[in-house]
Amino acid sequence: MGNALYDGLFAPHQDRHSPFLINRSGDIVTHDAFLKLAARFAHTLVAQGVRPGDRVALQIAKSTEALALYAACVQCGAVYLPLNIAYTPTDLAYFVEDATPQLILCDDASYDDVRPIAAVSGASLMTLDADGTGSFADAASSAPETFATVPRAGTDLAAFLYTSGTTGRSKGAMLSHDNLLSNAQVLKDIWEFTDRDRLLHALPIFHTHGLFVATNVALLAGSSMVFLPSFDTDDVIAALPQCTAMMGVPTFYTRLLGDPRFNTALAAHMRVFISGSAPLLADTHKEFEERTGHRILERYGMTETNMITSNPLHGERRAGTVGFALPGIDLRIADPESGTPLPDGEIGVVELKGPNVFQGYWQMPEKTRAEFRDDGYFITGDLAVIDEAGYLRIVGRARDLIISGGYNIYPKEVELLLDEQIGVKESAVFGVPHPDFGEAVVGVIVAHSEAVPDTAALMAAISGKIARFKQPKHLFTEAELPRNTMGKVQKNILRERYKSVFSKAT
Ligand code: MCA
Ligand code: AMP
Repeated sequence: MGNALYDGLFAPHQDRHSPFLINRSGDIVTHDAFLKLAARFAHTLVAQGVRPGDRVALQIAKSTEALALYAACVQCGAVYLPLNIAYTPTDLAYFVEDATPQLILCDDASYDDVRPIAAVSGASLMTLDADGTGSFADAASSAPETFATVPRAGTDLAAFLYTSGTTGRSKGAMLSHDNLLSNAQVLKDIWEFTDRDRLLHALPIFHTHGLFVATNVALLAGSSMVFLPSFDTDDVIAALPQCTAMMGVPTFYTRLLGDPRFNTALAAHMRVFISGSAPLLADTHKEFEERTGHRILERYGMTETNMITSNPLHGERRAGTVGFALPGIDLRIADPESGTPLPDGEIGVVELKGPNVFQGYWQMPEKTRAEFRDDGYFITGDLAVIDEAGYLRIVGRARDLIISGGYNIYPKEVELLLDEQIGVKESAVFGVPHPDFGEAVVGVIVAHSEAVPDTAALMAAISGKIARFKQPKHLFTEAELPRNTMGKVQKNILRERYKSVFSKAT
């Protein structure tokens, strides 16, 4: 038994001394330097008591080191558990309690907040900062530059990514070595990534898009990446001329279109622009083509499945669609209630089977079972239709989910928090159109009595308890929530009522 994921992603590069990462400062990290750093990190993990199958949780800024830690975990058989840096200590406490990591890595500034969380769970705690310093880096500095790769089976776990749940409780999606490798191989092939590509990487690396879709594909192909800490229009415009490909959420593309410097010349030598994580408006697709001559390639996926469909690299990329099922994936549109497959042209829920489908939610066998049909199909919760030419068009979500700037927010989590606040009788949280984020979170509260709580005070009370991007950008007060005859809150009415809240926003 070898370690196919490590070998596939990290081992076989023709020229180890070619660039792998080009950082914002212009510093180049070669494949060789990266692998040596990863090997030192793998030794350090083992020295910290990390054994194959143990979780390593990290909440640190995007950096060469954060990525090397991913390679190190794959190499020593640990499970990589990256967490959004926007998560609060309360969120972190939940993830740590649930995942019971052997080691937690945080940056120096959050050490004091994380220390009690680590202490409760008995996890070791070390620091690793974006500039490559910290107690973990210190410990790794004298470690050997080669590490004997730990053998792993394809079904062994490589990563946990937490996804928000309809009930408000996040679930750890368990991804195996095979899940990651099979999907990266398919994407590399259909998008034709090679060692001549340079990918513009401005996504966070704590989610599927930036970590697996972008990084795994680049690694597998031996491509290099311009590795930016976050999306900044100036940085992206400066980096574009040296890149051949870019991946982003729709907000990246609308922001680029909002900048007059972004034109045909700047995109001339680009091979492909790929979009996903949230719906790309057909208007954005059209405007992008008019401005640059490129048709954005839109694809669709989920944390639990990696990528599911893609528009073709060659052939028509249809605006408003997410293309065809990837090779090796068996996709069907089914009746949301019964799971009975529906004919093309009818709207139903997207269900699939394939080597990309995850191993289940960590320690939640019932929740896992509920997401699968008896015949083994995974139920995505996305509503879609297959058009006459076979393209999948996502038309909505069976789940009560908001996608804001590519981040998912389940209203229930925010509503539970609002309902706990003094003076709040009940609340409803929903998404409305936003010019930058696509959708943005808005909340409505109903007060307990005549004494209506001050919405600004309420916002202040919940800040710090929930990640900033999940907090309502506007909070309104209503006398009551609209309900149907079954007593269910009619969010469609609220969405309609508040749909123009951001129409004048910039
Ligand atoms: C930041 N803010 C947001 C968001 N991001 N609010 C709502 N939605 C957001 N996505 C808020 C901050 O809290 C802050 O609020 C203010 O905006 C500015 O924060 P800043 O960090 O400066 O924002 P930014 O740098 O402009 O970031 C916006 C962004 C970023 C570039 C769109 O959110 C981003 O990189 N999103 C990508 C997410 C992603 O990778 N998703 C893939 C998930 P205040 O000023 O009030 O404090 S994987 C997935 O979905 C599946 C599997 C798939 O198919 O890929
Ligand atoms: P996550 O839970 O973060 O993995 O997000 C997965 C969800 O993002 C999917 O279930 C879809 O609802 C949505 N999504 C991803 N890509 C697209 C896309 N290209 N168009 C529309 N929705 C998308």
